[in-house]
Amino acid sequence: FINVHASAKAGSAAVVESRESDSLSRIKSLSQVSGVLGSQWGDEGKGKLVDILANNFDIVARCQGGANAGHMVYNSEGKKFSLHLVPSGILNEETVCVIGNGVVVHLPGLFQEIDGLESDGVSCQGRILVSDRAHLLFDFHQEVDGLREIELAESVIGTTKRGIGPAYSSKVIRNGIRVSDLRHMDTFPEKLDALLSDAASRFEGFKYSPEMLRDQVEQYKRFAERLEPLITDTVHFMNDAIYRKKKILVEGGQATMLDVDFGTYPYVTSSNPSAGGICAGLGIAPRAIGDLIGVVKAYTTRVGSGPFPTEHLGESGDLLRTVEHEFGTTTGRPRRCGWLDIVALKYCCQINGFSSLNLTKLDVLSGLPEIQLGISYKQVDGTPLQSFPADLHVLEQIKVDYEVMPGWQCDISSIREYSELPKAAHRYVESIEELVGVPIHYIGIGPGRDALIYK
Ligand code: 2SA
Ligand code: MG
Repeated sequence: FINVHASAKAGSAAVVESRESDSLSRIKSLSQVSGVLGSQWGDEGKGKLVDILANNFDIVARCQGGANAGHMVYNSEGKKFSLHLVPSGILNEETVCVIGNGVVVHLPGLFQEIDGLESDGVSCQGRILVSDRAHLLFDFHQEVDGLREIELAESVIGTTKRGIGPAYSSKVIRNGIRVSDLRHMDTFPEKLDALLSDAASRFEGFKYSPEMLRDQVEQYKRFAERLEPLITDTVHFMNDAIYRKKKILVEGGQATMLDVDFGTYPYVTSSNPSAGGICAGLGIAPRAIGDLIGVVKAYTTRVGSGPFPTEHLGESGDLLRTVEHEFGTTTGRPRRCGWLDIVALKYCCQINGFSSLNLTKLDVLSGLPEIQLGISYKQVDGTPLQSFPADLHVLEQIKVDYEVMPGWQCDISSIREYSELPKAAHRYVESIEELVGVPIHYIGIGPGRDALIYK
């Protein structure tokens, strides 16, 4: 009996070990420069994958967006961290985190986040680099974000009010202030005055006074000093790291369906969360980029307004929202819920050329009697659509054809082997792979770091 018991124990240890070596070899085989990008409307669970992969990368970099991102990650003790500007690699002590030129940086927020991490025992010293080319996002950008939303009334975009659109507007209209400008505090007041006066002349509700400018300048003098050791020519840093064979992981914020070019414009964010944003937002060449992993939730959620073809307002939508606490990490807003949209996912796979997918939150579907997959679109007159349409009028009226599949009634959150998932879950996962033509290499079945199946 003792022998049998011992060998069974040794056997299960061997299974765990082989599982670990399988997953490690999968992660190790990722290209020198890899990326994790959202392939729906955000909140797919990108932060968790980045955090898991970060162990095997020297550098984790953000290339776009700002504090509109809300990446929730858990450390090995299960403590929850909500990250907005700091890349999710920060929990891995060896990883250097880069905030690239394409990011819009709100310094009060960044310092607050760093202080929070430090007080929770995460050492950030020397591990966060901020691009000298990144644009600064000021408090007034946030205020303007709110004022614009009020103006839009019925057609409100539902932004995170983190100032993202206004900050990118300053950048593109060419009166923005960059991180490197903090090294020239003599001309800083003039530049900030131009921005604030502009906002005051545009928005009646925007109160601006000389005292306000003075306070802001004083504050930014202190910020400039504190930021100095973090300011880096990240274009040089990244390219040098590539030359020195360092492994780099790019962490996408938001997602392709919120991309200012490819998303459901104007209900989008103001950056390019798709693959192209990596080159523009970090200054690295397209041919340096290898594997891109698309993160896709087993169903769909969206915060903010705009078209959502597979939105499900009925009982299942409510169920997913309450069971899974589908509320925004940044703003706490309830997320709209619906079925997985294969047409949108295929479109994302085309734009980004994903080498593999991470299907997340599959466990959330457990217990549903049936699961639907949105597989094709047709117009009101019945004409099938070949691709994801640009025209909002078309999008708002399309009919989605669904494939209905049986659900599974058991809890799958403690399963770690793909083969042990119920048949219905296999069918669901494999249907997605077949329909989009990209393999699913990672399946999330819970929030923890270990709740991941390597397929
Ligand atoms: P913005 O603030 O200008 O970028 O908003 C424009 C649109 O982009 C959407 N957006 C997001 N959607 C999902 N998740 C995001 N991040 C936070 C999170 C959201 C939150 O991860 O939880 O906490 O509410 C994110 N950021 C921007 C936004 O809803 C608008 O539709
Ligand atoms: Mg999020």
